[in-house]
Amino acid sequence: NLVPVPDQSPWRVQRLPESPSTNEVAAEAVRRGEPPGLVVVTDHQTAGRGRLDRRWETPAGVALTCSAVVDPGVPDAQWPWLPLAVGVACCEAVEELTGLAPGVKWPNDVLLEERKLAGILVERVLAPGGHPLAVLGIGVNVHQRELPVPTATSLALAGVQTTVEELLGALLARIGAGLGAWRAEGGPGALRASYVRRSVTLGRRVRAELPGGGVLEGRADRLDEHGRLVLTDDAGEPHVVGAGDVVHLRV
Ligand code: BT5
Repeated sequence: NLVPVPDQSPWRVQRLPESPSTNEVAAEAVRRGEPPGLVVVTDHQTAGRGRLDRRWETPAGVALTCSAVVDPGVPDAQWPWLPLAVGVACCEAVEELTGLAPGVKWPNDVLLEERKLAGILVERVLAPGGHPLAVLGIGVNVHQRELPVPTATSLALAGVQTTVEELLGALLARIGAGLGAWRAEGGPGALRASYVRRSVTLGRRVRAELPGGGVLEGRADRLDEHGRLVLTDDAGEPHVVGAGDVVHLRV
């Protein structure tokens, strides 16, 4: 008895041949009242944004460039875990499709052998009623043979093949499952465990470059309850790092 299955997917994918920044398009849609579930994908992003006004660069047709709008459905105090959750979802999707096991560099860079495979930019945007939604921006290097910076890599350079469409499908499924488990548990416990398992930062000696210009050096020991990195300096003093860039140092 074959019964037609209604489309259960919570996602509505909108594909644009070209877009300045998918995060910007998604944020504008949210401000106009678009409900969660919108996913903006583009083949050619012309003004991709990183954190702190940095640029995310991809030539046309070679990468996954998307922004998914979600209502996280978790207390505000747990929002800082969102970018970490997207990093884990991205690792899981790549592993499912290619067998490669990427790691996460704190907070949410996805790395293959210490090189950046994917970047994530999560932004909080208010819907017209004042309810906050999250725009999850993700860029994954898929087919590139040349990259804008020497610290980057792509799936093609790692010797595996997949399509942008397959990767998007797996990524959205993993994001949905991760958020569902998080809400069902009522906290980020399972997410923390997955993140720690994927982390290539914890246990390492690192230099943290803070947004205000300060620098801290020490051992990356653990995450606190908000997903912030706790470093122990050479004098044994702990420091909590909530934002910034981490450089892995040789031991
Ligand atoms: C990020 O910033 O890694 C977040 C990137 C998010 C991009 C997605 S694409 C879809 C959505 N729409 C947007 O406009 N953005 C999001 P950050 O950690 O600040 O890293 C930026 C730095 O990564 C740059 O300064 C370069 O050094 C490097 N970079 C630029 N393009 C890269 C690439 N394709 N692959 C690897 N590294 C890159």
